[in-house]
Amino acid sequence: MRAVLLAICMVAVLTGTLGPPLALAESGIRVDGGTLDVGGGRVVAEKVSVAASAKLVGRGTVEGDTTVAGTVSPGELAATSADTLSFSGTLTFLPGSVFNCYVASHVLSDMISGPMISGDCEVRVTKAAGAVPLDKMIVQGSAGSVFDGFSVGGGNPEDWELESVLLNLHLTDLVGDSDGDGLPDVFERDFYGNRTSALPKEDDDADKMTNEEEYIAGTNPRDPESVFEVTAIEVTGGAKPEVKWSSVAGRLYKLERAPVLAPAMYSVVVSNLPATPPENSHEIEPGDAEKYFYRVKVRRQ
Ligand SMILES: [Ca+2]
Ligand SMILES: [Ca+2]
Ligand SMILES: [Ca+2]
Repeated sequence: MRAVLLAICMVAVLTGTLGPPLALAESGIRVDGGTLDVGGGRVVAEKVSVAASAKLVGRGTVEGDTTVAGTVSPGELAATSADTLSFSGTLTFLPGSVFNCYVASHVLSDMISGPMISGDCEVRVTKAAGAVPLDKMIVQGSAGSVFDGFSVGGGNPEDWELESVLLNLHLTDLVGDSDGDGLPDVFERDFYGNRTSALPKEDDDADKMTNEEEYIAGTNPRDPESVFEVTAIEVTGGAKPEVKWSSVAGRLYKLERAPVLAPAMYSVVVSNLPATPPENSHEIEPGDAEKYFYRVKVRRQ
């Protein structure tokens, strides 16, 4: 058969609603713009390419090696807004490409599956109110799949974690809070075994930090040895005093001091210090007072 390069510049819709699933059988399909809706059917070609300004949407299967410079958005046209798009050949995301991943519930989200998925891809996550995915598989790969070039983009990327688990890519909501108690589902799940059982004002390990304070500091609410504390104040060789404290990734610290032990007397020495786990240290310019009391505050980054 003569090789045919089909350029789809507008909307091409394949749906299963008017009969059996349709199939485009060509040696090459190039989506130059607009939206190609797989629509529950199959797209069959030796090679499929989706240009930077084009979208590939819908549930179904793309049979052929696929290259995406644009956007893959499985559930964009679905009533539930979450669907799975499968690829039977290689799927390569080029720099600038996007996977729109809508999370409809704790367990339902847009998904991509295929045997060899790789490249550079920005995963743009949106979700329904109340949906809190924890370790939700959003890309199902297999041998040959590599997700090093996948990262969360869009609004608030710091709220999400992408993790390559075996040959799949998992998504976790780091801030979603089903019971609205200030402790994210992932924190309660990790330390208490389910999404909602931790009580923020309790101090379950009796280390003088409430469970909520342990969440903010990044310490373990079930381990009394895991606490946020100043570990040392040192003056070595007549040099500047050095304050040290325990630190956890993803936190920012503020160091304050006061000449007398009174809350109103503290002033800021330095703020927005990034964490250098497991310990931070900071040298301080000597002041005029005879002595100083030091304290450190922490917040999530
Ligand atoms: Ca909670
Ligand atoms: Ca505690
Ligand atoms: Ca603790």
